[in-house]
Amino acid sequence: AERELQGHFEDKIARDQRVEPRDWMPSGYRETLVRQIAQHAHSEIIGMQPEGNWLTRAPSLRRKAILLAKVQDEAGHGLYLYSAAETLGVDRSELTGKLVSGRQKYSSIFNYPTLTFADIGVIGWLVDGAAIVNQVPLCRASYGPYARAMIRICKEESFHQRQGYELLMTMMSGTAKQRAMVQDATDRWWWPSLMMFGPPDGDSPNTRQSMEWGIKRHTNDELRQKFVDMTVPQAEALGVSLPDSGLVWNSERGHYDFSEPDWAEFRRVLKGGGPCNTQRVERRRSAHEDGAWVREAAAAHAAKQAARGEA
Ligand code: FAQ
Repeated sequence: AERELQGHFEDKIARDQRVEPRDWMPSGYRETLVRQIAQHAHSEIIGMQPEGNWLTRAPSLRRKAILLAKVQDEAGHGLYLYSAAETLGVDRSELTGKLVSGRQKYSSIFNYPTLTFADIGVIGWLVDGAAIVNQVPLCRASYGPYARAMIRICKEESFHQRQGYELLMTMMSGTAKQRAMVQDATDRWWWPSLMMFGPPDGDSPNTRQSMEWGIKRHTNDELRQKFVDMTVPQAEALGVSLPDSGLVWNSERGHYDFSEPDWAEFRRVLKGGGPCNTQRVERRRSAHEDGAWVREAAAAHAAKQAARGEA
């Protein structure tokens, strides 16, 4: 019977149909999805911190309202993604426990500090830009609940990206000091943004199997290249330079050549050694502990409602 189910699953993948929560799936497929979706959800939630850092210091009420809405959207993305993970038989409290104890990852990008308000614009432009390139193909992922969650998330991320670009355009038409802030933020976020796509294909243990399962649709290097090609003209329009002397158009390939990111730095950040890893996880842990009374109250309320329903 197991073999029959396996055949049915493989057939579904081959025909590019969606796998749904109640369908039989190989345990490796389930585990890969839980790993990737949880990491993605954690990234959205931890990703609120670097931007949250500027909420009280936004330069105008308009910028504050925009930033508040963006950070709130990220909370929403985290919640849909935890819900998608829950359809695979795990629960959010278990996943949060793994995040705060360092047993599950979140994106390396959120371990870098936001030093000036220009960082808010550059996060929208580069970090949301990279997130979109990575996530649009995930709207076609073979697992239904994940693919469907990605559709709305991608729409909101596009909005976030434009918000960042517009902010930077405004700063670039300001003073020399403002333009220098944008350049400095671009220099600091460029390489970490390239690292968001994951290790080079040769060092990516999960890509091949995830592509066979129709979870990933492109390799890490393919998406990184796509991001570079898309971003260079945007940098030109903005009037900033990208901090890579190896970045040149290759007419033979029809793509930009670019230098290797510092993969030793990437591995260090993944192991907890980035500039903000300790602070990010500590903050998440204390927020979770401070919220315990809310969860208890909600559970007590739900139990009371259920008891009333029975009576
Ligand atoms: N950071 O074999 P692969 C956002 C890990 S966007 C940390 O290539 P895979 C929006 C990887 O997990 C950011 N860890 O792995 C936002 C694996 O470790 P494991 C979130 C990384 O899964 C914007 C190991 O390295 N987006 O939040 C990273 O096939 C602005 C080997 O790598 C997603 O999560 C990294 N950069 O490919 C919010 C997208 N790269 O688990 C706020 C969904 C790799 O075996 C503000 N995820 N690792 O211990 C994916 O597409 C994939 O999981 C990849 C990695 C492409 C990230």
